[in-house]
Amino acid sequence: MPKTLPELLAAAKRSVDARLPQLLAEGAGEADPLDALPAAAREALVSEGKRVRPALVFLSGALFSAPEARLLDPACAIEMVHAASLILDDLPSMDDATTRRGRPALHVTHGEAVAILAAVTLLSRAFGVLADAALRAGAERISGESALDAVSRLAEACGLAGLASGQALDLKTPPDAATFDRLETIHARKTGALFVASAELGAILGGARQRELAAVRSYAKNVGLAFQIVDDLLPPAVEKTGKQARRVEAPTFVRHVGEDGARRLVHELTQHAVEALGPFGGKGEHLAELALLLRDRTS
Ligand code: GRG
Repeated sequence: MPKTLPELLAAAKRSVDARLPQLLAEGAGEADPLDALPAAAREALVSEGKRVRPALVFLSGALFSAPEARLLDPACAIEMVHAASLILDDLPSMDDATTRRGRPALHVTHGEAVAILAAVTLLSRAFGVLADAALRAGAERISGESALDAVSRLAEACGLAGLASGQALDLKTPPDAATFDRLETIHARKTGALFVASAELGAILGGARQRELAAVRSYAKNVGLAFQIVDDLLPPAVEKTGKQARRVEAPTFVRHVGEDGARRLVHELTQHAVEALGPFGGKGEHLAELALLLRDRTS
């Protein structure tokens, strides 16, 4: 019997949760009792998260019948980048959060220096893992050029067109002066870029053609934007969301258009995401369902 979306999501999470610590350990040097870094990086990586982005890699790859074995390590690479971004996001110089995923933030347990180094560790390991996976995929049905393209997409998503730039703009934008376009840019880079890279990786490793890739990208961009707005709408209670209130002075759509306006925007973006899946017909059903699930989430 075909699996339901909740079953697929649970299976993806199980595989990723089991594989993440293995991949980190494989990249480790000889253990040193003075070195707190391996434990810190592991702590941030394996702490309880939803694993939404890895699921996107799997579901996007499934559109093109990519074997799950080819998608697992790329999905873990994406989660490593995500974990690195959460560590940095929580630093006192950024969102200044003391808890994450219901536990003390990494800089609280290990100090700022180790937290920054753990983020660098996870980010660099992500590229090692993805490059190895792309090399293996390049030896299969996927062209070497496509395999390299996958690595390049993730790199671009991290830098000046993605997470780093989005975060820098987020920190510098006066919340009350944020225009709609500015907010869209911030969210598309800070959050959307990793959703887009996740979907792109799955599609590329499934052998998608350019037109199919563009459709997948449009889906993920809309879902990513909606995801950030929902995140900003969620109640900040630590017990519920596992994180502290976001920096009070953050520029958000909720602040710009109010709660109802933000909810309407989430619905519109989700609708665009589902429409982008049109070319895939019934094969896009799980991704469409995921967009609705993320739209309606309460944590
Ligand atoms: C690591 C390349 C790199 C750059 C860092 C700090 C920074 C630049 C970017 C911050 C990006 C960021 C944290 C955006 C917020 C995205 C967001 C809504 C996070 C919460 O994601 P969930 O709900 O969390 O998927 P879990 O805990 O479930 O994984």
